[in-house]
This record gives sequence, structure tokens and C-alpha cells, in this order.
Amino acid sequence: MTNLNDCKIITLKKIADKTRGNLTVAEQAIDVPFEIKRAYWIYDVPGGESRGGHAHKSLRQLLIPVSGSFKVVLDNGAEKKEVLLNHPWEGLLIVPGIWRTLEDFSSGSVCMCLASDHYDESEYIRDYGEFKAIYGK
Ligand code: T46
Repeated sequence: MTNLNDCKIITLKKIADKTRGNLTVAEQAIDVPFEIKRAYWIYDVPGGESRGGHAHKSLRQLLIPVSGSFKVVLDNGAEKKEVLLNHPWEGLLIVPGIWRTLEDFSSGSVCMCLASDHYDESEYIRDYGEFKAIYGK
């Protein structure tokens, strides 16, 4: 079973400028504890809709709410934990073996995901029963 505490908030550098606004940076090896091979972002999520609802066998990801907010429900097959992401300078590291669901997207929110590997559908577990059988013990 994967330890839920291995999923953690990573605070990124925030360079504040009272006149021009703020800038946040995420750098591989400095802030992001894996080689970044892919970035994608989720946006225009209609009210009440959710994303995710699956686990990864090997992928590591950092989810950053670059705009707005959303909730991430993390599930290791035995316990669940909810994390609210609402600061663009904070990312949530999600390790393999965790069923994740993204919910409660605020209007106009954008979730940017930095991923440790290229897209590979065979690396997903999209069936919750299969996930429980593999990880829930
Ligand atoms: C995750 C959550 C947070 C691609 O072709 N390339 C890609 O890099 C991705 C991420 C997706 N796709 C295709 C696969 C599906 O046909 O885009 C379609 C939607 O993907 P999915 O249903 O997996 O989207 P989400 O939002 O449920 O999940 C995504 C990521 O797939 C997943 O890794 O952790 O965001």
C-alpha cells in the first residue's frame, strides 16, 4: 500500500513584485523531485464536473493550481485524504499507486500538471476494483 504522506505539498519560489505582480518558478531537481518529461493543463472544467478518477503504476506528477482552486481526493486503497489547492505557488506531488480525483473546480481555474514521463495509457489503472486488488492491502 502506498503511504498517503508520500503525496505532499511542495512550496515553490514566489517572486513578489508589488508593481508588476508575482512570478513563481518550478525547476527540475530544485523544486520538482523528478525529471519533467511532460506538462499538460486542465481548464474550462464545467461546474460540478470532476477529473481524474484513476491511478498510475509509475508516473509521478506535480499538480499546480496556476489559477483558481480545486480539491484533490487522494486514495491509497485503504484511506483517503483531501487536499485543497488554491495557491499558485504550491503544488501537490502525487506518487504512483494513488487513486486521485480532482473536484470542486472554481470558475476559471487552471490545473497545470508536470509529469515524470510521456503519456502512456498502459500505465493507467482506470478500474477502481483493479486498483483495490493491487494496492488496497
Ligand atoms: C491525472 C489527472 C490529474 C493525452 O492524449 N495526453 C496526455 O498527456 C493526457 C494527460 C491525456 N491525453 C488524453 C487521454 C484521454 O483521451 O486526453 C484524454 C483525457 O485524459 P484523462 O481522461 O486521463 O484526463 P483526466 O483529467 O481525467 O486525467 C488527467 C491525467 O490523464 C492524469 O494523469 O493525474 O489529469
